[in-house]
Amino acid sequence: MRFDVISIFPEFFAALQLSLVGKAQEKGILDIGIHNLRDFTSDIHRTVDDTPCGGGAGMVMKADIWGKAIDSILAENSGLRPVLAIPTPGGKQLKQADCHRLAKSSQVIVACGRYEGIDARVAQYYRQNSQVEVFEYSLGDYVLNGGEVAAVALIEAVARLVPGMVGNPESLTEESYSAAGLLEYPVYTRPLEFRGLAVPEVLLSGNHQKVRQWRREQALRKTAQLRPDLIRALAREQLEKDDLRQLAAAGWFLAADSEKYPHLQQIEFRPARLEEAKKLADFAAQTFPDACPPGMRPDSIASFIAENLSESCFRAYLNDETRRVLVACTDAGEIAAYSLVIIPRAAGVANIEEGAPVDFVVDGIPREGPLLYLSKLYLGKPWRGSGLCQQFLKAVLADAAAQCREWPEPYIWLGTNQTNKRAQRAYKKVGFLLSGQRVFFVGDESNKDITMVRRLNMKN
Ligand code: 6GU
Repeated sequence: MRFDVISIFPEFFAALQLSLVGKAQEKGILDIGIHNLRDFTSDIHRTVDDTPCGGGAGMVMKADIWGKAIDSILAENSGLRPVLAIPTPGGKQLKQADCHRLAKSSQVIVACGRYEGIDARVAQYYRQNSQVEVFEYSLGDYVLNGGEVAAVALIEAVARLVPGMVGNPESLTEESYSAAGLLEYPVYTRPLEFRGLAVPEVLLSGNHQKVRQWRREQALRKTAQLRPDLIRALAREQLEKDDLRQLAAAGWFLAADSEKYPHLQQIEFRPARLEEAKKLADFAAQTFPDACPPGMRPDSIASFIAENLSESCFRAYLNDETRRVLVACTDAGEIAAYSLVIIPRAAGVANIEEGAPVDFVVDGIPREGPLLYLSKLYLGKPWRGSGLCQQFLKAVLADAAAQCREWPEPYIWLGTNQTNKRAQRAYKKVGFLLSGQRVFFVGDESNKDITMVRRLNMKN
């Protein structure tokens, strides 16, 4: 493979004699030619730039000089279609995939301009002339004074992908932005203690399975923190059960409906807004029937929805200081789940619903504190089994606890249909205990609910 670099600072590229890229040239795997743009001028001042047409600050590099320089390199080209790479902050951001593609070509010509740029007709001309592929690229969203640093970056990133360059090809597949699509996990070596900092114990355990798991977790955590764009791009097939558990804790969920949601979705938990009353009512009308036991009459369900889950009901809930409505919301503003908690006005018995368990004992202590009511918690169908329910429940409980900080020992209770084992399991998992029964009316049909209670201030 061959690189030809054209620059007004040829000395800059002495660095390419070092390290792997330098060695590869010695071994003959890689050829790098450095060309001084000024060698293609014909005036005594060796002028390469001129003032911009249309006015403005700075200088623009002359198309005629660049044309001569590039043509002279192309004239020596042996056959295969070369790439003309032009570093510019206005280009497409260079990705590892671009580097893999460029590593397959036999020649890359890098044209280093200064930052005001090269006359646009240079790229235009070579793009129209199909013997070359023009690739304008940027390193990122910041401005360098010229393309030289970006040229070295490209050469190093591409050269190491050329067969025979990197000693251990396995290290190519494990690294960032490659197959896994995650940032790299942290690495350590001796000494085992550095200024009071120890190497994570699992790495010394000799348990390769555990080490692999830990590294995967670290990579996922770091990526979720720093690069949500990479998380969003992960393919379903890449994700293991453990990955999904961890991503759920970081707020990312995989819906069951892979057609509508091919990728992980970031879901935010927050109080619902007054203007969302209609959306909430639609969502509630959709999800309520699923929570009803089989055999319940449609008209009973319809009358419950009309009386409790209409838009005006939700508007009233949202205007009521004793009620907290939370939503789990996708990036696109879609509701994935909602909850309604009723908070007593004061640390007493006010607002205790019918059927509430009043006398119960938790952890050997009879209840004395105020009693909050988790009146509703519904999940959209695509999100069942995604881990969203557990995370949302935790968020709802934390929010409820935050509403009554000044009360010494608040409790929360709920009722759910006795046949709904799935819901009961979910509540148990976050610390709810069975406390009793109540009768719950849907329309004129009475249902047996079980009730559950939980100390609000317990750690999950
Ligand atoms: Cl490729 N060139 C210049 N001049 N500035 C940059 C860049 C390239 N990438 C980021 N900043």
